[in-house]
Amino acid sequence: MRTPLTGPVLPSANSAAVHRPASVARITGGFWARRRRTNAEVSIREGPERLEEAGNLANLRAAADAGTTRAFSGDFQFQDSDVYKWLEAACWQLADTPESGLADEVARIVRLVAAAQMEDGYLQTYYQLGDGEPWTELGWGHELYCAGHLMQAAVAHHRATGSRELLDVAGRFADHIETVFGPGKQVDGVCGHPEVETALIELYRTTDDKRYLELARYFLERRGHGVLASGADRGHDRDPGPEYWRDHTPIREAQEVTGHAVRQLYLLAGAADLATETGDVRLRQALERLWTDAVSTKTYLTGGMGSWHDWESFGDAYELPSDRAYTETCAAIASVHFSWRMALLTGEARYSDLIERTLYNGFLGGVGLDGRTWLYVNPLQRHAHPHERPGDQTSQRTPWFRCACCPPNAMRLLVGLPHYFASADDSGLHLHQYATGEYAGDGLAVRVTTEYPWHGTVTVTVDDAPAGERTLSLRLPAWCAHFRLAVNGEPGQEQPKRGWLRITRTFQPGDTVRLELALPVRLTHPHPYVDAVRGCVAVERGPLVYCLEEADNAGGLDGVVLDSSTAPTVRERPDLLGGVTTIVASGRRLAPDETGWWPYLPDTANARLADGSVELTAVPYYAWANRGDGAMRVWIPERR
Ligand code: FUB
Ligand code: ZN
Repeated sequence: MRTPLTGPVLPSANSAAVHRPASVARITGGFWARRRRTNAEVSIREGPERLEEAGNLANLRAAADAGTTRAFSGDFQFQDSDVYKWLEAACWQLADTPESGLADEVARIVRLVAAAQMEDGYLQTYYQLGDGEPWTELGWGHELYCAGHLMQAAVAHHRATGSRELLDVAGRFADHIETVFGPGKQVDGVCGHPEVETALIELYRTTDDKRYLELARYFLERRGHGVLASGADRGHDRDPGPEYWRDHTPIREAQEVTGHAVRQLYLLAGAADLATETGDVRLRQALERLWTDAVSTKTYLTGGMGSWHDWESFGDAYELPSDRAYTETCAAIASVHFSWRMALLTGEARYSDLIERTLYNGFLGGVGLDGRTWLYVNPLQRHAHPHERPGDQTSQRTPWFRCACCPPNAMRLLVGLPHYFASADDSGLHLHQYATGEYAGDGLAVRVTTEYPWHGTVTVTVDDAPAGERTLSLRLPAWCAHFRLAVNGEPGQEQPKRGWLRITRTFQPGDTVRLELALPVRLTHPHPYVDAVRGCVAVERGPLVYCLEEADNAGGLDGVVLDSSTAPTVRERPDLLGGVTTIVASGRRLAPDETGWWPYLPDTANARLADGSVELTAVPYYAWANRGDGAMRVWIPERR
């Protein structure tokens, strides 16, 4: 087996994973290459300035200085994790483009982190500089959460550069944690925010030290027994209850996703890693059940998860309001983490269907086209004059946040993206997502060229193939109703099986496989239980969800209805929003002839409505909010 050079999730050789990551996965052109270039040249490059301004680096410098009198900067216990997420992103960037000029900056910040570590391995500047006691505020303290992000950065640093410098720091911290946590030890409990579980398992995969796998198992098994039930740490007088922490039922018994969305999804990702390494079938079945619960009843059309601003939580089944959608960018990222681990574990295409939807919509909407502005919450509707409640996260693009978890998280996902695009098994290579680039696995090396998502043609050219039969598996997206396949110009007869088109033959260099996915405009209706958008339609094309923005629809979005009896048309607009395909639909704008005494109308209301036709222009949702503030909506009231 060829082992991949880099990537955040590398199951052990003897794990239960049906798939392993591809040995080569590089995006070299097209849609994602452009976004990843901005990520490299703007977001990651400017990251250290943001971390300096926000005080994160100052915290590490102060912790490294034995004589410091400096107080902790920032409002949150987990400020260090922003640095670690940036470091992870920068390390993957170094692996991708060693000439990116980031090496010195990475080396400087790695030294800073190492210098801030205490003798015994502990490292969290909030407690080192403040007056709190380590390991006494498990609910909100985020010490293991930060440790987890440190471990992931260290794994990235090691895989990208071969250096052990940060890996040793992370290992010392993990060893310290192992002395503190466990039955009969100083602390028998878990962190309020899962994260350390995936990280410890990746540390195990990198170092081969089984203690880290066992520690992850302990945290996953210990959770769900109400150990965090009180939740009343310093500064938090409201108790979110055990569901918030995902601490009310052991994971194998859980029937539904609940609580804080990022916490829930990171936990599931960690459990998927554990099931992968241990082959625990009951755990895998629980994960499949919880994934299905999340996707079938608690996921927005954009792939976003988490309906409540209150406690940043999942809502009830089908409770998916557009304007109050929380759908934190980090939750979209966490969903990709979870689904990818399930894709590797089971080999099933449905996980990559969700990843595609989430990447192109719920996730990418969080990243400004300029690489400098971000969304924390990603609603599916913004009113012309939104009233944001005190304490609400705004849905306007912002350069950085007081709680800046999302931007560096988005940076690390974007740079690591090729990792999620291909995998291998003993039959051959699987392409999960379509982007121009190079991919290899199980001896089969291919080049992909495509203008996806704007055009549906994907051409795969074989560069190298071993002797004997191999299978090239192409995911047929769940949204795709019509496709054509050709192998070396001859029509292929293969039909999809559980989402995979499998082409088996003795491949020769130069062979081509051409997949044409039909990309008609689709009008999508909500399940009737999704009360908030009943009677509405959404416009989709390929993997993209579209939205109306005030900027393209003079007169605003009030009273607008979409006429679904007329087929929408597609317009290429290279001049707009970095180059997009827009969708133009017929619609009408309804407005009362006269202002009534209250905002309700009798049955005959339509007779009293001025009803003018309008042309509605929809743009990809991912590009919204890049032209100043204004109204936006994904779901549009329908007139048939
Ligand atoms: O608690 C750390 C991060 O801050 C969470 O993942 C986000 O939801 C935000 O609350
Ligand atoms: Zn976030």
